Amino acid sequence: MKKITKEVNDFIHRSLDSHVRIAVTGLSRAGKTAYITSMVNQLLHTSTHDSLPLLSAARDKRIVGAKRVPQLNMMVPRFAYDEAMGQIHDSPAQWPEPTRDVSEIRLAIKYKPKKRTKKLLGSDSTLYVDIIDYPGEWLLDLPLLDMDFHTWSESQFKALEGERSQLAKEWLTELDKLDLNSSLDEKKLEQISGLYTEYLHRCKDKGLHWVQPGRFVLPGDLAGAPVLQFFPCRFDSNDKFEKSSNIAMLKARYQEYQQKVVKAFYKHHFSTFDRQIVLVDCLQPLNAGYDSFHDMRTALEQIMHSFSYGRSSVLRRLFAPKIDKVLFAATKADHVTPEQHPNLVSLLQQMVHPAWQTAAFENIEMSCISMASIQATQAGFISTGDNTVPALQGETLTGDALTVFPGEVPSKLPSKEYWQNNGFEFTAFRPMPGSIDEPMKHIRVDKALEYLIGDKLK
Ligand SMILES: Nc1nc2c(ncn2[C@@H]2O[C@H](COP(=O)(O)OP(=O)(O)OP(=O)(O)O)[C@@H](O)[C@H]2O)c(=O)[nH]1
Ligand SMILES: [Mg+2]
Repeated sequence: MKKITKEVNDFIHRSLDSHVRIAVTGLSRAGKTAYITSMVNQLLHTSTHDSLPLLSAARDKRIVGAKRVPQLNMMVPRFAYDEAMGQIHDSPAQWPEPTRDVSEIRLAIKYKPKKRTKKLLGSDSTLYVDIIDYPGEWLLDLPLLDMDFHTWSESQFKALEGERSQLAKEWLTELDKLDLNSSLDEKKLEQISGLYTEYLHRCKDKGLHWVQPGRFVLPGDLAGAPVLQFFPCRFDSNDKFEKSSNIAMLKARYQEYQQKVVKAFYKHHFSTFDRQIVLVDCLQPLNAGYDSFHDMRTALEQIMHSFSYGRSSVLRRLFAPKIDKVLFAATKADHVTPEQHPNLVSLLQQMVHPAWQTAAFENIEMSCISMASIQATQAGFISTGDNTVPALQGETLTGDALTVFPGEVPSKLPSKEYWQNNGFEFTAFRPMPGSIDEPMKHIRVDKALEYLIGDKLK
């Protein structure tokens, strides 16, 4: 009898457990790794600290505790949380390394349910949260799944109209010399794809984000493989080419890249999400210039088409989850003084407008916030004669103590002339020193959590 009761109890408990997969979306350097590290850090500390007042389950003291548990996918490395914490608490403090590969983490959050149905069935429930981390560059490849070689080539040449044509000069010169229909010359294709890759690197150096294929700039273990040796070409989609020609090989490599690299990445990591947080560093394009802002906007819009949005019945969600809530977050808000945060949100709204429209079509819930995952500055005021002005205090990456008013964030995208006359210069700071036993200081990570998982902890 006892055994049966235990089994029934276990069954009830398992059926009370729920699970959520969060898509942490962001271009390279947007702040994904910092956000995941902070989110895990904050949740691991909820039972002992009150660092998440805006997460209602934490504020109501309904979170019993959280811990890391083995992830479901055994084929990918575990998210390097301990390594990131080690770097942040190093002396001097450092930021986690740029991400070079995919990794995953699963958290179990035990909580006291508020819903009467759950309460009646048992005392505690568990919410499992799955998150993956990956290099932002790889995200840029998802739109390639919907484009054949010709369409993709056209989109790349179209983008050459602005400052990119200068950056692409060497690649274009060599491309013009290549006879697409002559017999395959592997050496030549390798050389030209090298020049194309250099062009993509130059775009990144200029603060542009939309670089495709993303793996070309961060190849990982595919470095030097022929599947990364292709480039856009000018040709007519009705043209007929020899089977053993250069263009036939370029097309074949593109298709192989789509199937073996992009599709595999999408299938294993991006096809099933419930919630999405889109992280955007709006300050970087303000530093870099007008083109960078628009480039980032286009890249974000393209990426949003790769996710599936919408509301579906509970049963359907079990088999084919769709994103039903999206949060756009302007990261690194600690780079500006707090009274500038509303402007930062307004700038973010302008930045993500096309992406917002893509998701809004499905009538799902969306919101915009500003946030700092790992606070690097302390906000305060400084006196200048009779005036007090808001200021930030922190340590620069070279270790100098700095007190600054970093300037005003425009609430709307400024015109081109603005950069010629003023420009922006937001300084990078080291993470603030803190104890490894305390949760890291943050700005509104709890608000983000409330939005993403608050309802799942009811
Ligand atoms: N001040 C401040 N800087 C931040 C914060 N989050 C990220 N940064 C800065 O932004 C950089 C990039 O953050 P990451 O979290 O590594 O960005 P990512 O999106 O994982 O980038 P990839 O791995 O390259 O795709 C960090 O090295 C920091 O310099 C924050 O909350 N505050
Ligand atoms: Mg990263």
